[in-house]
Amino acid sequence: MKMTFRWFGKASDPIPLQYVRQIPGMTGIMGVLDQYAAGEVWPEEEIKNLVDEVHGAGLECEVIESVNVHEDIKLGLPSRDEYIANYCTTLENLGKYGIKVVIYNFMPVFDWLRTELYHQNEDGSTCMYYNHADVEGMTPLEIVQRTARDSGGFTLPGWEPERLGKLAEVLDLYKGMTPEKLRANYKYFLEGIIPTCEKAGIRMAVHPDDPAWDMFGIPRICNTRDDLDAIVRMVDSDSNALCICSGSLGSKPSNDVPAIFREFGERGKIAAAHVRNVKYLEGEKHFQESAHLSAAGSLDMEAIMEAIHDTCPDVYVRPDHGRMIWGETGRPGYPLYDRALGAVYLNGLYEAISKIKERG
Ligand SMILES: [Mn+2]
Repeated sequence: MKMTFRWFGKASDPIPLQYVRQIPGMTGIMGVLDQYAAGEVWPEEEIKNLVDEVHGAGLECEVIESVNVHEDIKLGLPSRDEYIANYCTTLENLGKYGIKVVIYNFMPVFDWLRTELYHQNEDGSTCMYYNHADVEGMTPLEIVQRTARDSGGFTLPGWEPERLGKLAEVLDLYKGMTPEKLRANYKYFLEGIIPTCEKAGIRMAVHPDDPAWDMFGIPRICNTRDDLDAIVRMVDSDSNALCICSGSLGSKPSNDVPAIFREFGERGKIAAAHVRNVKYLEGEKHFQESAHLSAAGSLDMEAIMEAIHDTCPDVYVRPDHGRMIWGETGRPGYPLYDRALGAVYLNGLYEAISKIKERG
């Protein structure tokens, strides 16, 4: 297992790389160039600068997140071919600088979604929180505006203003979209990019829908075990793989997260993993992000780490999100302290599992 940390780049991440390196057991980052909108080519020079900078701090840079898929590809519009060609150029450029895994998602219009970014806990910490009852009382535009307002000036991944500026227009294009059509468009995209990935030595790792259900009547097709199975079957290639996110899949209590890790690990389909805990609250579709510790939330973190240990021990893992603790301020979900605690806890579980199994 390679423990990594999401880092947004010097210009937009308040956490210095040196601090990331000081976290025990940290081997590298999962990086991003967030200055490019979906559909734009990531230039070689900028990729090189990022990789050099990360290497300069003594960390690895083998995983990139959020090479966002243009909405026209998800919609299956004629312009998709041009955007797929651009996506392939970005993949070729990433491959030249040692990138091995690209994490992306195929969520229509909205990326991850929460109804509160700084939900107050009784211990004084804050966390990201979701209550579907609140979403039902809001229009898509209201939730976008509230998320932008509450994010403290940070651009949140997937919520880039240029992407959401044409919200009404994009929502209109999705009228009549079905899961079957969306799957067909997804398959077309994979068929367009996987040959390039194979040549470039890159594994695509799709991140599940977060939360794990349809939003505003638009279908989502990556939030159950069967969805993941359908995706890996669309194109049979080692480069067509998964990023299993325990918190995203875990937002739906019927998903058996440790079993999903074990099955797709055994099938060789997990290229990356986000490992964090969620806590189910009263009623349906109501949860908060919790500390990583099993006892703090609803997921069995030991069972998840054991599945990783047993089935995909070489996978890139990150602690995903964290709470705001100890007075820290910064990008919602991406603090230093609580993610560092999460990384160390997950490494501790992994060490214990390894040693107990070695002893037999
Ligand atoms: Mn995640």
